[in-house]
Amino acid sequence: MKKIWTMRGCDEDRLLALARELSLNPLTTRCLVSRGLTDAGAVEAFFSPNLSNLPDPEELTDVKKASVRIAQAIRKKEKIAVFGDYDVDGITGAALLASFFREISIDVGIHLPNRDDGYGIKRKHIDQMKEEGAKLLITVDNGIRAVDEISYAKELGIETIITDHHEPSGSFPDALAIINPHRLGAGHPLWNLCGCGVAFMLLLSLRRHLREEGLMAGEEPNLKRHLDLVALGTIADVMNLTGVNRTLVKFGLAELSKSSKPGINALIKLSGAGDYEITPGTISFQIAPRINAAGRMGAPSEALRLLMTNNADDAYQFAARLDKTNRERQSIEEKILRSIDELVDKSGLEQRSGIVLSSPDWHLGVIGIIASKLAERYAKPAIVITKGTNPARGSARSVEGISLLDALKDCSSVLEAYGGHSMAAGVAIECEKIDEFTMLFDAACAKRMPAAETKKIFYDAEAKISDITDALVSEIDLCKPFGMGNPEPSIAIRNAVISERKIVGNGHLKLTLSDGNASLDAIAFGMASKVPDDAERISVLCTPKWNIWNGFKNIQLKIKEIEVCSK
Ligand SMILES: [Mn+2]
Repeated sequence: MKKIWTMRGCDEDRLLALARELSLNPLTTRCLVSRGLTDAGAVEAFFSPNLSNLPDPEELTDVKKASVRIAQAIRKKEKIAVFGDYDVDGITGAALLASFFREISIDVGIHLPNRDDGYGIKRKHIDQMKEEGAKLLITVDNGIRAVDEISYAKELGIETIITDHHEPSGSFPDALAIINPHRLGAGHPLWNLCGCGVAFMLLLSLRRHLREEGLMAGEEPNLKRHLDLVALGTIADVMNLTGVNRTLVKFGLAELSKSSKPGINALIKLSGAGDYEITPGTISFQIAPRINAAGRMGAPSEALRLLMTNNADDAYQFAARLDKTNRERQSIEEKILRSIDELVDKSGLEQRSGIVLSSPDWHLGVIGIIASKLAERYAKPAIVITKGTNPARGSARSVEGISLLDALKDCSSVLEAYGGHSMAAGVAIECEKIDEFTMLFDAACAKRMPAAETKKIFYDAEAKISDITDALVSEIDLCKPFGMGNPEPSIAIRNAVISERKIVGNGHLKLTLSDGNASLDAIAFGMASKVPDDAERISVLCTPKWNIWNGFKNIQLKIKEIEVCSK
């Protein structure tokens, strides 16, 4: 596929005015304007996110009602149950609620589903809560579609407060309060919260009510300390790091690096992330996979107790256990991927537009990861089905340009159930219908396969090496944290002379690039094969960063795309 480097459009007049008004580097300004930050106020707010600027939590529909009802439960000493999910967002959300209640000396029952149960609350969970004497149920990261189950809880005398961020479908459950940012219009500052973030907003409101009603026993919980959990949930759920989320994550990353939770400290240390700046990448690649491993391999409660423990020795043991579980998860995954490689070779699947694979042996907890690896490797939608459940269950991942939900709709006649969104979805299917489904899904994807063989790669600005100054890199730092919705600025540098070239580690390329006047260090991870030994000049898309090593600090270009220039 041919890549076409394309500069993001931007209002040139606005750009000049803004650069003058804020006396910013023109390159930084271009990056800001191209992502929609066009006036001085917006840029200043972007550069210094502030918790005191968060919207009032009670802008979320039903938050106030929920706070009043929880306060009532506390006054009447009614038992409260919390129900979360088996992924990072659902576990951190449950840990957040449970930590808050523990700090105000209220005993709550915490329940998490196992992956085998399927997503969301089931009657058996509600039966358990009833047995424990619960009168009030608070869901986190789930519940918006649990119409039957919430009615069942009501029959058993349990009132429900739903906190969720999944898109509602059809009618709402019969709950006392339904707190879901989707009830606000798209574009509302709170619209993009993750499940743990929604729970955080509820607690901000609840704390206020308990204070007003004189129900706060002892010291008030410091909710800022719990932003470590919100950062984990937000990044693990791949929410956009803009607006409110970026503020929560920025402060949450700071909390993570000095967490009040022994379990988080132990996990960071054990994953080898302790010596470095904690970034969204640290969460995505080191912390979240270990928390998720618990839910994938059986018991999400193991991750919950890690997040909840106050004991450093226990914390270390729990973290070590999760680390081991994560390694088991990786080895199962590798084994499946190897067996799939054989399958693909034998059956000519590469010719297909959409890949469907199934086996009785594949572990339910890893089929999602396998599907995303296949989708990436073959650049087409992939569905991995395990026949180990009844009906069989599959996890689907897509590529840009093909909506899974649309494609699955074409196949709905052979599916028991399906749901999700355009890039990720899940299916339930009777085993004997898998062959027919395979054909239908292939056709559905073929119909939607984008015709163009080119891919646009966007960048923000063009620069010479001598334009990349210390001041510029410091301004770029103010745009952190980077992630979904707030990508690292990408700068094109053309025709740079390679003055030094070295291969390091596992196929990484270390370069010194110069333009006659100035030179800079650069690193291109995994791109050693892209630059032949005799190449003299390259053009790159890169992000300039501080490289801090042994007390020294210099600018390093992190290269994302390379084109070798013809001689
Ligand atoms: Mn979630």
